[in-house]
This record gives sequence, structure tokens and C-alpha cells, in this order.
Amino acid sequence: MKRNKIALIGGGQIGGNLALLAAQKELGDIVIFDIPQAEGMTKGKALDIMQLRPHDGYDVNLTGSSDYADIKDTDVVIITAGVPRKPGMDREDLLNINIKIITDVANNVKKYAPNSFVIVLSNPLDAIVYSFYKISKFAKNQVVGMAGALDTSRFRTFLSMETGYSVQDIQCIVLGGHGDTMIPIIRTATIGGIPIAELIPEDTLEAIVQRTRVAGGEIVKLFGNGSAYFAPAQSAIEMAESYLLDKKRVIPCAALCEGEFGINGYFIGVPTVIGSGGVEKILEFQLTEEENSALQNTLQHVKKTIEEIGL
Ligand code: A3D
Repeated sequence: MKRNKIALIGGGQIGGNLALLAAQKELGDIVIFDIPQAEGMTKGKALDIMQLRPHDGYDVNLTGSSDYADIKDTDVVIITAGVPRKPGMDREDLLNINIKIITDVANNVKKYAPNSFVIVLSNPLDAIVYSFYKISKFAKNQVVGMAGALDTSRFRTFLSMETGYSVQDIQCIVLGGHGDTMIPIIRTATIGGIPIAELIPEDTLEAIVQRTRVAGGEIVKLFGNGSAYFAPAQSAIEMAESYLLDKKRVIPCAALCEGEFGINGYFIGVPTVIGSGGVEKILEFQLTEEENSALQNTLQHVKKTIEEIGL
């Protein structure tokens, strides 16, 4: 069987961790791509990870490159190219810089890896994934944004920290745009199958929801320079793995809605099924009036950013 090939566009903090995780899971051969000024760094990271493989015995090859020809025939492309948030900067501030970058990336991915499944992480996420889709003209099932997987794991983490119970047994879903307007759907959250509202007082729960909304910013502040990278990388790998192994995991992702949840023509965080067909399905379910108006609110933010891009 031919080994899969994974291209990481952007070999920075998340890119390096993606390479490590993809190698450790033996998802396929890995190309770490970055701009020419960072070519040495991509080659260094690739070689460093190559040299840790003997410890665990996983047989995939890693290379670094700044030549797009090296991503030819890739199965999965994960895009982190861009600049991360700095303290005081919100995701929208990144827009102008990152839109230029995604235009270049989309044109090259289209040229060299037209059949790949593309996972976008660059911020502002909902707008950048939309731009990639518009510029590349890829099919809608081929393009997805990683956000909900991370937001959900943050929510689960905080619930576990509060209760002391295993993260493994905590289930929940976070919908909407990737930003302060995201919507953790509390009524569907469970711990070991028990509705969470039965286990955690309302005010504590509200504080956890609020912390989840600003969890990215909390890490930006702590780092003082740059944004989270371990958990974002793991979240994207989960999505890539579900595609490559046709697992059909149900993961909240920024997917193109065409009528689902009353949203038309925008990428926004919704529950998706990811399998060998890419985004195979968006799982729609009935929202309460309050959840629906929160979703409309988050949609307005996404729309505003997209209007600024003018695509
Ligand atoms: P960083 O370590 O700076 O890596 C970004 C890399 O992109 C750098 O190595 C750059 O050289 C490279 N790059 C810049 N321009 C290009 C280009 N034209 N082509 C290819 N590569 C290029 O950042 P990071 O890895 O910490 O974060 C990457 C992105 O992910 C940022 O936009 C973050 O805001 C975003 N991010 C998203 C989430 C989500 O949950 C959606 C979470 C954390 C970070």
C-alpha cells in the first residue's frame, strides 16, 4: 500500500508539532513547507523528527522545503501559514497580513495538490478558510477549518479541571465562529452520560463557558509572544486522521453551510462527519431560540470579516 503524504504549509510552532504528531501516528510521509527565509528551519525540524523515529520505530519520512513542487500529490494539506496573534492583537487584526499569505498558498495548493483534503488553521479562521475555498475553487467537502475541535477540547478540559473527572468521559460541542462569540452548547454536555447541569452549579458553568470563549487569549497572554500550539496541532491531527482512516468522527469544524442551521454560503463551526469523502456531512440539530440567536450573532462577526476581505 502506498504511504499517504501530508503537507504542512507553515512550519512554525503549530507546523512543527503537526509534523511530530503526524509522524508518531504514522499518518504518512510529511513535507514541512515554509517561505525561503525559513527553509533551513523546516529542514532542521524534519531532520530532528527523523532522528527521534528510531526510539519508537515509526517509518515515515520527513522533509523540509520552500519549493511548492515538493507538495505534489499530497493527500492532506494542513495550513498554518501566517502570523500568530501577539498580546493586544485580536484575530481580526491579522486579517490583512494573512489574506495575502492565503492567496499565495491557495494558488499553489490548487496547482500542486488539487485532490487533497485541506485543513486550515490560520487566523482569523472563519475568514481565512472561506478565502482558501473561494480562491482555490476546491469542492466544499475538500476544505475545512479547525477551530471547534480545539474549542471543544478546551471546554472539556475546564470541565475536567473543575470536577476532577476524566476528560475522556466529558462530551460537549461548541458551535459558531472561532472567537469570543463561540457557543458552547451546555445542554448537550455530559459527564459519563450524565447531563452536566446536574453535576455543576449554574454560575460555575457560566464561568467555564466564559473562560472557554477567551481561552486562546489566555494562552497568548501567558506566552507573551505567540499563540497556543500543542492543542491546536493535536486537534488538526484528529481531523486528518479521521479523513485518512475514514473514521467518520463527528467533530465540530468550520464547514461551508448551504442552508444548514439557516446559514448560507459561510464557513462556521458546526458538527461535521469527517471521513474519506472529506466533510461528508454536517449534522444539523434543533437549536433553542437562545442558541440560534447566539449563532446568528457569531455569523454577523464572520460576515463582517468576510465583507472586509471583499472576495
Ligand atoms: P508561527 O509559529 O508564526 O508559524 C507560522 C509560519 O507560517 C511561520 O513559520 C511563517 O514563516 C510561515 N509563513 C508565513 N508566510 C508564509 C507563506 N506565504 N507561505 C508559507 N508559510 C508562511 O505561528 P503558529 O504556528 O503559532 O500559528 C499559525 C497560525 O495558526 C496563526 O495564524 C495562528 O493565529 C493560528 N492559530 C489558529 C488556532 C485555531 O484554533 C484556529 C489556534 C492557534 C493558532
